[in-house]
Amino acid sequence: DMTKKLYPVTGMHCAACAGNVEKIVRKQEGVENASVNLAAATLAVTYNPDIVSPQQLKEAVMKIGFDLIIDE
Ligand code: 9UX
Repeated sequence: DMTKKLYPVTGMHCAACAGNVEKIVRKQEGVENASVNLAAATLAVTYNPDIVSPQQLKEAVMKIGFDLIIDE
């Protein structure tokens, strides 16, 4: 089953940053959708937890210079 989570994102300064975070998260296997709210500095992500973990999403986001604050 898909799960939907909301995570804080740090390091974003403009709309292009937000677009880049969305793009990298959407590229991960097991992610159905990803939507960044720049003003709120959050990522809403719908994914299959049997395929991808929050830690893997965090690592993908860190690779492009931002961070995802996960609590697990
Ligand atoms: Mo915007 Mo983000 O000009 O790394 S793309 S600041």
